[in-house]
Amino acid sequence: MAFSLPKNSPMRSSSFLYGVATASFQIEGGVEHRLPCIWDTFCATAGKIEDGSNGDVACDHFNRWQDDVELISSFGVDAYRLSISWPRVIKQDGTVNQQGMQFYIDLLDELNAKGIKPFVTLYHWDLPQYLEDNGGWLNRETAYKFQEYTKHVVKAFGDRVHAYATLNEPFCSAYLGYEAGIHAPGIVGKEFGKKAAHHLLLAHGLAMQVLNEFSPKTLNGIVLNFTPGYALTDSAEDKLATHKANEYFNYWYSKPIFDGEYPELINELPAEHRPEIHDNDMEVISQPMDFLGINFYTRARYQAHPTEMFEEIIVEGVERTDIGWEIYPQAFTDLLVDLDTRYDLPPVYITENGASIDDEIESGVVNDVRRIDYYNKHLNAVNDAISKGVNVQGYFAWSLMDNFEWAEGYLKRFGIVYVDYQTQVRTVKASGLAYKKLLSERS
Ligand code: IFM
Repeated sequence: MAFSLPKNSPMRSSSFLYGVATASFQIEGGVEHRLPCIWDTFCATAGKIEDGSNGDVACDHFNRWQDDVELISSFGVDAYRLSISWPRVIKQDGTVNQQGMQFYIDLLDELNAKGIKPFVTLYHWDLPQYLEDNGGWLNRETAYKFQEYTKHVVKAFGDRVHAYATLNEPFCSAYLGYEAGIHAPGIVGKEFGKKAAHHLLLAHGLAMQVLNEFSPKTLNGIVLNFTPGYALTDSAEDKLATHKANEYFNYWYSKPIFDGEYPELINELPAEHRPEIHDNDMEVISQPMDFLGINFYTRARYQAHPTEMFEEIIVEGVERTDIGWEIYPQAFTDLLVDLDTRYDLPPVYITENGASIDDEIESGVVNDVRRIDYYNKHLNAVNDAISKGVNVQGYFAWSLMDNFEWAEGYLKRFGIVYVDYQTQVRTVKASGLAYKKLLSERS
């Protein structure tokens, strides 16, 4: 099975960038060579991870990175999106852990030697535990610690990086980590989520200052995830509730960055749920960026609720991936067009898109036809957005290989490469072969 894009699609040109993506905690292991992070602590807390697992070994990428770079290269990708483990490169006293930094320098050198552009994410959720012990993202000081960390990384990496993203999916860090409590550090309460979000956004802005000063030649930006909300019915009540849900979950992160203000919904939040915004914070947050990374997987449905601002409804009878997320590619096109209409967007890269499928390996073959179908539909959804005028310049498949899927542990597989966690053998899935074919056939 192959992917099929229209003949004249710019996504069939070699100037459209393709890559694969991973994140430090999800693949590295090598836990003994770094400080603990909030996910180590969360994993060690009974009942938090579906299969009781942790990131101590994960895909053992820390030891197998050279083979993994070969694997990445075998797809013919233009770029590799990776994240840096903050607790691997910075010691508790704030100075650099040279050995940890060298791990990434060697990796970046190898990628560059193979002509693969490194897209580096500075924060993909693995906050050093000692910072969480001091309040984590609820403490404004953490944003300044992130700025210092960014400066160390940028100075150490020199000209090895093609693009820097400050944060990956601040919604997940803030809402899932400090409001719903289903991600590390597992804090629950509506009074916390938006405070954490503000400090994360501030951290983004402070890091952008550093990137623009010390790394002006790289593409510097952020990666945001969106799960667009659609009203369950056409009623005015459901539409209003959905608008509020979109402001709460999606635009909460994009509007401050592009418009320098929070969505209007902030005025409806009780005072104790609102963030503390200092003078000049919104200017720091809304600096110009070279690119916006967009992660998309699914949509959500909402209806009005008698006492809450909105209510999410899980609709029966729709097609879903193995993780339970509805497959609805039209939302991807709609989202890209919507963001392009709302904001003066810089070039867009799709920094994550992919599907969790219940893969089976038989005689060394993983015939993941459902994932191929998902990719095919979503690549075409991106193509539709491009034909509507959205400036999308690249696409990264999530993920290079199966890995630690956060609260789901190793039970959910998102890779285009299958990982046998007993042997660490990697097997390219049929979707990986289809991806490779698409890339090789570009003109
Ligand atoms: O695995 C995650 C990734 O770390 C962030 N974006 C969503 C993916 C799938 O849940």
